[in-house]
Amino acid sequence: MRSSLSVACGIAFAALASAIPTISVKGSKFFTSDGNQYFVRGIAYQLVPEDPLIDNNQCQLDASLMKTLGANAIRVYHVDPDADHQDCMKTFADAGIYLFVDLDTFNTQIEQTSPHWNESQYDAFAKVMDEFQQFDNTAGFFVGNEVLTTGNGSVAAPYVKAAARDMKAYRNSKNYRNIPVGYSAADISSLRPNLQNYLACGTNASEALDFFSLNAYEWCGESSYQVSGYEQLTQNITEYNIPIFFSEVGCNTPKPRTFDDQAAIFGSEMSQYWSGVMIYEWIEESNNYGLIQYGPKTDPTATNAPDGYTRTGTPTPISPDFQNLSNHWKTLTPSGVSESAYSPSNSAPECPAYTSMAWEVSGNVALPTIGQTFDAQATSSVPASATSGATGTRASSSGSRSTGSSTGTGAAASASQTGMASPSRQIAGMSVGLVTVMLGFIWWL
Ligand SMILES: *[C@@H]1O[C@H](CO)[C@@H](O)[C@H](O)[C@H]1NC(C)=O
Ligand SMILES: *[C@@H]1O[C@H](CO)[C@@H](O)[C@H](O)[C@H]1NC(C)=O
Ligand SMILES: *[C@@H]1O[C@H](CO)[C@@H](O)[C@H](O)[C@H]1NC(C)=O
Ligand SMILES: *[C@@H]1O[C@H](CO)[C@@H](O)[C@H](O)[C@H]1NC(C)=O
Ligand SMILES: CC(=O)N[C@H]1CO[C@H](CO)[C@@H](O)[C@@H]1O
Repeated sequence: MRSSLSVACGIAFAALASAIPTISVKGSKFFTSDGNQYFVRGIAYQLVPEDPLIDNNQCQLDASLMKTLGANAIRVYHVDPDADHQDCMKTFADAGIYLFVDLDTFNTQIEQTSPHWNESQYDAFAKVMDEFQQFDNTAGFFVGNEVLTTGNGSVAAPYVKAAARDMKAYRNSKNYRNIPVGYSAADISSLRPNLQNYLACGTNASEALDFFSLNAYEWCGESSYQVSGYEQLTQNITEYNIPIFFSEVGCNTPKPRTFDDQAAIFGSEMSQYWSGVMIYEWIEESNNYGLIQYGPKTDPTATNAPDGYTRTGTPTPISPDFQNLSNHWKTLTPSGVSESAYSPSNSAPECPAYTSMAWEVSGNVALPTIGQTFDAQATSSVPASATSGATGTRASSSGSRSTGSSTGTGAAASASQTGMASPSRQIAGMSVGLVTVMLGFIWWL
């Protein structure tokens, strides 16, 4: 009896020791379930387009090196909810690594062109949530990545917010853990302050994002907090009421990458407001952002090496970039505040007012219901003096798709046809100009 009890205790202790604390949001910060503030030190990780979290041998090889690097999170843009993720998720948990995963994929993402949010998208998002909510190291869900890129494209913002509203309600209705639901934005200086305020604004927290994040490519080579633009980014969020972090950085010219921006992000000026950073990206591809490679560049016709970049095997650090990042992360460990000592004081920002071609959503307009498609005709017939409720985001309530919707489908198809190495587009601030990186996955066309 005694021995079986101690065996049972031993097993219980082992389970406790290996359990990773869960992540939740309080005010503008993330906390672990043991009460410490959580700062993201993450890596964009998408070795293969459909799902990099299936091959556990590969997950083990990568998780082990990420641990050496000092990473505590990955971001995965596309997953297959029908696949088995038990082993990979455990591998990453054992390495102390959390997952932020995008709920959308190539044919379900919310589009800026003819924006809509419908049942098929809802069901597909819910399926990804169903699969990943079971893992303690799932830290967050994105409802979209860089959906909006232009001022008049802001009409898509209510659809992003509606998706967040519905996914949060779905999460709660299923009694899932309060896994944070957020959005990953392109860094467009003319759009960003309005967008981030809009997605957090309003008096009803059930309709706002749990966190906001930004893909920023502003800090290039030798720079500083003031020169890079990070100071401006920070000035716009000092009163922000939900967590914000960088869901992608950073600039890769000039080479090598020094990652000196990490010192700013985790330094005193930013870490009181920001919750960390994800580095774009793990694997070296022709866009030259990689921290590691799986072998020398090879014949593009070789198996598993589309574009000449091998996508499996033992990761080898790219020098000196990998070491540079590692050196920074080793020394940058802000302690933040403990959950018990923190009382949030910021309230939700004002919903931005309608401004033609800059922010074409009227304040805290009612969000679209599921099945709505944005009706550009209805909106363009409304003068820009739209200050009253429904105008800026007028959407047809018919489930039928308006004329623009074939464009939306076309855009999604062409993104995969031209092949984007990163599902993400990188767009620096307007002052820096537009940079679109499109490469890659030729082999699955
Ligand atoms: C939802 O929109 C997608 C395109 O994004 C389309 O393929 C699908 O048929 C639509 N589903 C419904 C139920 O209308
Ligand atoms: C925004 O304006 C451009 C140029 O006028 C146009 O091509 C595009 O379709 C508009 N986008 C939306 C979402 O209305
Ligand atoms: C808040 O939003 C949710 C989701 O849209 C809705 O169900 C709820 O009734 C709203 N609460 C209030 C007080 O308006
Ligand atoms: C954002 O910050 C800049 C200063 O960096 C300021 O000029 C601008 O008004 C701010 N916008 C908002 C919406 O807070
Ligand atoms: C922070 C850091 O490690 N910086 C190094 C990045 O790599 C260059 C080239 O090897 C070094 O000169 C830096 O010291």
